Amino acid sequence: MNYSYPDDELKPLSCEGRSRGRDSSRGELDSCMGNFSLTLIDGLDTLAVMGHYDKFKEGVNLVLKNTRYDTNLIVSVFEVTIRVLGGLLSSHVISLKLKEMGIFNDYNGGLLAHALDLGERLLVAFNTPTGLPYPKVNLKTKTVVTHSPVTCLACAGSLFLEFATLSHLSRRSEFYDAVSKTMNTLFSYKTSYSLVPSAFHVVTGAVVSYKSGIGAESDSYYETLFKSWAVFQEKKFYEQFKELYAALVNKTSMNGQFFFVNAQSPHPHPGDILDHLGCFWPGLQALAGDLEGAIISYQRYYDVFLKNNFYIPELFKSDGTARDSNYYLRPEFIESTYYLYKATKNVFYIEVGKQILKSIERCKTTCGFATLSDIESITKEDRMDSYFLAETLKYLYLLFATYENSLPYNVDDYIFNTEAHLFLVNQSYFIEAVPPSSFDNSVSPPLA
Ligand code: DMJ
Repeated sequence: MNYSYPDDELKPLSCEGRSRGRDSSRGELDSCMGNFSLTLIDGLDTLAVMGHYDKFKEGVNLVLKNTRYDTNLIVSVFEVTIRVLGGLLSSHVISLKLKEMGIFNDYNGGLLAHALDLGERLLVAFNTPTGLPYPKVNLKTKTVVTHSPVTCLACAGSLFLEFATLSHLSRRSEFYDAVSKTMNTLFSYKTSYSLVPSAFHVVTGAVVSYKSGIGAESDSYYETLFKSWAVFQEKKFYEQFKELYAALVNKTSMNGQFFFVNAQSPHPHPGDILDHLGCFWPGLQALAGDLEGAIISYQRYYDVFLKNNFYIPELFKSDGTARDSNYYLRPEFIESTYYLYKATKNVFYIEVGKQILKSIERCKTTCGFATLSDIESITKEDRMDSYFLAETLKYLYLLFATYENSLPYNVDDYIFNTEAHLFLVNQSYFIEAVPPSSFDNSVSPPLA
């Protein structure tokens, strides 16, 4: 807030903000940024989880006062949904809860109006013959980028919690209808091995990649299936998850490691490259009840962590040798550590948490935390993704808070989306939600 607000990200070496249009383009990496104070919105509910209610309220009020979603920028539907829409909805529900507790009395439901405004801008992406959303939209013109018609499994399959919740809260069915169709289409792609390919043409429906596995491009689809069942109790999601989970275990894993295979002829190749993103998997295994499998696969990631100076590299071989030595301050290994501790209460995971904490402290700068371009030499880069506050620090905090039983907030009533935003398990709470206040787009932006 001191160095970068209202920009989307903090540059932790320069100690200034990063914003699209002003900073030089980093290509795809910038597609989560829409000049909507991304890091503030993504990090807001972390403040509430940690019990910093005054800071949380201050942040909510700043968003309500200053943030707009109609900038003339092309953004990623996936990134903006999980980070911004998810962040707004989560903070809205938390604000209602705090209002109920007499802590946030003047909250009038404004974040839901923001979520609706953003949701309407993203909704245009789903207008395809397949129901699979275009990966990119222009927020101002509400148009899709037609020359980018290929989406990935995670990109299309991780939007359900946010859009379905938006429908529940606003009592407008179009958001739910759109994501529901998307989920049906995606599941229909499963091959005779019950494996789902990872890239599709949103107009023709053609499969663009048969690569299948738990890592990049696919990861959060499986997470969303399970969590959508947990939040909305739609039994079909649980059945689908069970079937796909069994296939992933049987067809893509060897000795506790999960590989990428061809969905039409699956043979795991231990020589293949694995990714940091896949580290979320043991946590999901534990959450879904396969504790034995979770402990084994966690151990394999822990071996990689030990071999690489107490970091999980961005890419690595199955023997743990780094193939891409960046550490982008990602949360996945910590997320799994949290779930494994919660499920086992084994202090081993707390000890790992302490090692992770030390590694993260090595990324510290005078105004933030920096990604590493090399985990051996600890070479810092001027980059701090918004998920560092939304996820990495939240899971790290929760790990130790759960251990000490000192949580100010009952997180067990919630399921975390893939960006660690909170979604209430019992959706009946939403029926009584405050209706959205009006959101006037004709007013010029206060920060313009
Ligand atoms: C986050 O934005 C989410 O966890 C997403 O599902 C994957 N990538 C980043 C963190 O690594």
